[in-house]
Amino acid sequence: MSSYEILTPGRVEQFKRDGYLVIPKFLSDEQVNGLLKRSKELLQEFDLEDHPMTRFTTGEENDEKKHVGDDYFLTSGDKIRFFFEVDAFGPDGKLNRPKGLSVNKMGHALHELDPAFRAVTLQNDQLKKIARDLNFHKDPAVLQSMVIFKQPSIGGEVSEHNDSTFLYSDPPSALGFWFALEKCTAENGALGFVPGSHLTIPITKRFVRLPKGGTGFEQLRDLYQLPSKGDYKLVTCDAGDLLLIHGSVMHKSEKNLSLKTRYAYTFHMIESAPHAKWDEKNWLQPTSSMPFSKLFSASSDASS
Ligand SMILES: O=C(O)CCC(=O)C(=O)O
Repeated sequence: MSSYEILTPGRVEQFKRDGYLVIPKFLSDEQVNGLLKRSKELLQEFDLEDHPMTRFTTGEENDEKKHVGDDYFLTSGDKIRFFFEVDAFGPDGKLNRPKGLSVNKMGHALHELDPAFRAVTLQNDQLKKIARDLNFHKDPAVLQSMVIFKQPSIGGEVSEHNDSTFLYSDPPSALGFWFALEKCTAENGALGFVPGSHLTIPITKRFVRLPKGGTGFEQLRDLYQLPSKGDYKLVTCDAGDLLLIHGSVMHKSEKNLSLKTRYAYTFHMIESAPHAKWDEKNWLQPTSSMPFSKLFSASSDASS
């Protein structure tokens, strides 16, 4: 399939209207299987010995279950690190299942550090063509990537949010690329979206590093009327499908109570300076050894 056929003008209009777009079968079976294989290998290879057992939590600052914000998380931008499901621990504080079934997500530099993920992200002509045709950014930079595992029975809910809250630039410019590596259904935690909410609901807060350490939220403007449950539209999809996610669209996924995993690979882009400003309050910071990856200058192909 040529990418011209992938992102027709009609699909671009649909994305602008809804704030998300499904592109069926964007990845080939071979690419999907390659990413699944690498994900499983990385899960097997990581060492529990010196792991701080960081759990991935997404609560607010004053919740009992605050958002993850320890050093292991805050310095993961240029590494591949592993964050556990809250329910993977027994009362004794030890894992209650094999580690490969205990990890919520791994991230955040798969796109730079792992050849299989790099090939799909930074060295992918079709993806570059989509970014050009969508014309969302003048100079897109990939800044984070992860595999979300949604483990059987315990795969955590991702509560309603928009991505520019967590990847805040001025002006907001986040764009998510989310690839289903397995079938996503109502049972195993498919994503739900509020169509058009990117046009009506502003970014009201941003996720920041707190001066006293850890992470929290900075309020940017008054709270806004949040959508009701019935406003969400479930988007089921097949392995290989790509979902484009506008940084302002409200979305979520439910807990995976089924016996099946729901592996997904996702990465995000933002607009580069001087078109948008990324500041030091953000949890994710580029490092001298790994600045954010410019999509169009990534060494990959002659056509970019
Ligand atoms: O994969 C999921 O369940 C949630 C993903 C998500 O919300 C995101 O990538 O912004």
